[in-house]
Amino acid sequence: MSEAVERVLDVVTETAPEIRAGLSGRREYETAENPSGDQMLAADVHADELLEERLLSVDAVAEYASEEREGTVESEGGHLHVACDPLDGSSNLKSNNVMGTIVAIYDEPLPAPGEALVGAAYVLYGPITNMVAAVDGAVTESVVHSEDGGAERHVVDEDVTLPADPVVYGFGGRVPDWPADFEAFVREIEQDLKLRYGGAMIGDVSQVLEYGGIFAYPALQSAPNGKLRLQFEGNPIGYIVECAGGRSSNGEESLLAVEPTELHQRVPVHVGNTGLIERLEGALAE
Ligand code: AHM
Ligand code: MG
Repeated sequence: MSEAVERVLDVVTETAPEIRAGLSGRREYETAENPSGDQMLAADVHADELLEERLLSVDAVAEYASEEREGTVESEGGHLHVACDPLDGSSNLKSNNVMGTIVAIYDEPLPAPGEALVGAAYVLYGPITNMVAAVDGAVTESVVHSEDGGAERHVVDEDVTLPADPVVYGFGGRVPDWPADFEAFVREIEQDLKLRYGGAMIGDVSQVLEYGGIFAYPALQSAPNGKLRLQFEGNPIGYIVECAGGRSSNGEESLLAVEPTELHQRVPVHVGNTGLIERLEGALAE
């Protein structure tokens, strides 16, 4: 791994316990909406501000962008362009369910294609705080230990790989809003898989990496590009799942091949075992 990418992951590791510690007093909504029109919690804003400050202080980081702010923030020098979802699944904060932080590290200015990723990671604030990071084609899982005044990653799995036999599925959006071809696909795969959906992409993808299966936030009749955002969610999660031996798709092709047109563009997201994603693409093409 390049030293610069490692430094970015170290900074995210060091910031994660602070983000987590700041959650409990920040469950109320802000008056402003984020650029995608979502209501922001005080916790979203706090996580965004921490990551902006910490990441831009890394010499190699030239640009910071997040789901919670309209434009990008640049610093002098550096060659890495970092896009974050500071608190993915933050609507889970009120009900005290899992959330995460997602970081996408590109070597091209934003908005960048997934093919320009040089690393991607997520932190999951679950019963324990862990980080799953994809760099140089390999995925590692680490537990984040916070110590006095800092935090460290302890690797627990050096080669995260999707199990060959898929077990779980979880799909976002209201069922009556799913396109008919997507619903028909779901009716087929639910014969063999078990439904588990938690409402935070990071938690839902984490169980796919662990047990095998498929997660999607598909195109909806009311929202043909779905809900999730390419720069901050689709690309990094597609990269992680592909590096773990699975596939990602917008319904037609890999998320990493989708051409970026704007910073906050949305994209239908489907990730999981290769066989399931191929079946999905077949079902949507009929
Ligand atoms: P967020 O990044 O603003 O929290 O929104 C993204 C989240 C994803 O984590 C999750 O997959 C999806 O929204 C859940 O949406 P819904 O509440 O419609 O099921
Ligand atoms: Mg999100």
